[in-house]
Amino acid sequence: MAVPHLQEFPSADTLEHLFAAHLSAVCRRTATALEACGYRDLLVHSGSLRPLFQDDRTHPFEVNAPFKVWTPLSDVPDCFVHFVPDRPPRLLFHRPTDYWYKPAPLPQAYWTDRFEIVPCSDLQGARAALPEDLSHTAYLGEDFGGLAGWAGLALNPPRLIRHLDYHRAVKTPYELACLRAANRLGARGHRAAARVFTAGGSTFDIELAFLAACGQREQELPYNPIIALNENGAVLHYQMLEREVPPARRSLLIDAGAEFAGYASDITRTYAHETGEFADLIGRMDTLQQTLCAQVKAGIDWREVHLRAHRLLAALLADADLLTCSAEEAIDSQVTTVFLPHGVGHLLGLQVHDAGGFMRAPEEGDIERPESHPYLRLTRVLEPGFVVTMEPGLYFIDTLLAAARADRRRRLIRWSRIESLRPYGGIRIEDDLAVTATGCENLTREAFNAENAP
Ligand SMILES: [Mn+2]
Repeated sequence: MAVPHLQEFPSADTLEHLFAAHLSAVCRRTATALEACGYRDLLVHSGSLRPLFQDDRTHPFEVNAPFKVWTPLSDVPDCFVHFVPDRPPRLLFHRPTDYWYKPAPLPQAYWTDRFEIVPCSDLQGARAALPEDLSHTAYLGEDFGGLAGWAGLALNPPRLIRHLDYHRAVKTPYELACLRAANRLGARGHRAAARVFTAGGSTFDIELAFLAACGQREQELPYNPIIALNENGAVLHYQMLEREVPPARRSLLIDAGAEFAGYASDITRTYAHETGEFADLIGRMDTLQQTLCAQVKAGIDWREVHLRAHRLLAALLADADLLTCSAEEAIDSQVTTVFLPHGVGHLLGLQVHDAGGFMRAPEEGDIERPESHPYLRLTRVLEPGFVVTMEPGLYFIDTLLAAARADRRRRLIRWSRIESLRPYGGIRIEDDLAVTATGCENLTREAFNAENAP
């Protein structure tokens, strides 16, 4: 059971209290969704262990997100949550008879009293613990071998999934506490990573320092850290880990988060090794990011936040002498998308890119992205309880610069400035924000401040 550093974060008593209310909310919204879609009960699978091709080993286990909304149990495959409205949920807990691996012990934690826990030695045992008639049961999960024999189940009904995902965007107080704790762990990792960068470590050394400070192994993190030195910062999802240190140390872009009880933080920081034009640009981007954060509150259309980020970036580029045109012309000619080719943020929670970002309503289709912004992952109007990332960027990406150089944007960009900044890669500054009626709580800045405190 991976709930790291529990003693330093919300106490077990606090979590027990918060979890009880969280589970009640999940039961309520699930009951409503089941009724709306014509099902009697819900069965959710934790996930399967997947074998490697022609091998007796398996891929690392990744729990299904719809299972994690019920329980923080994240490391036991072939468990099920079975929920019948107006009854306490049951956890069918997979406990095989095995002498090769240690079967997971029956969980005993702040959440377990809320479940009827039924140990099952295998999938047949789990099936026997369920009602005979599954013809009004919705099932969420993958098609593990043998599921075909569980006659009657409705497999991953899209309408039901839309109902559940739509409401998952609003976090309960328990989920907010977990996301705060995930940010504390992530901030701790970031501080350690920055120290190793300053001391001259490789990206491999930086990742090890991040993991050690978070107290998590790589497969426990919500996503693989992006750790890029110098020009590699221009690769948005840079995935290499070099053991060698490059001859020149100019910049570090690190996008890395930790997990707490199944909830993710998603944090990016960019550092310059020395003062100068790149350090100056980082300072400007930090101001821009904070300006955007200050405008986040319930009722704001996230598409407008994204477009506003582009307007602020155009002004920044003009002010920093990266353009030969005005900020207005840069917007009109789509020059800013050369430097910022991703969405300004997304929903965050059980998944790092959380589900439900586009829905107008469960039964009403999706909200379109703004024209020419194909990578935005959130188009909804913000509500209290949403948790979103705010992650404007400014990158010097060869392929996008080459495309701009080959079209009408060639005359709008000051190429001599681009050449001098290209070796630094790029900048991204990303915080996690909990939306309230009047503003937002910056979970990440508060976590960095808390980690700074003596
Ligand atoms: Mn992100």
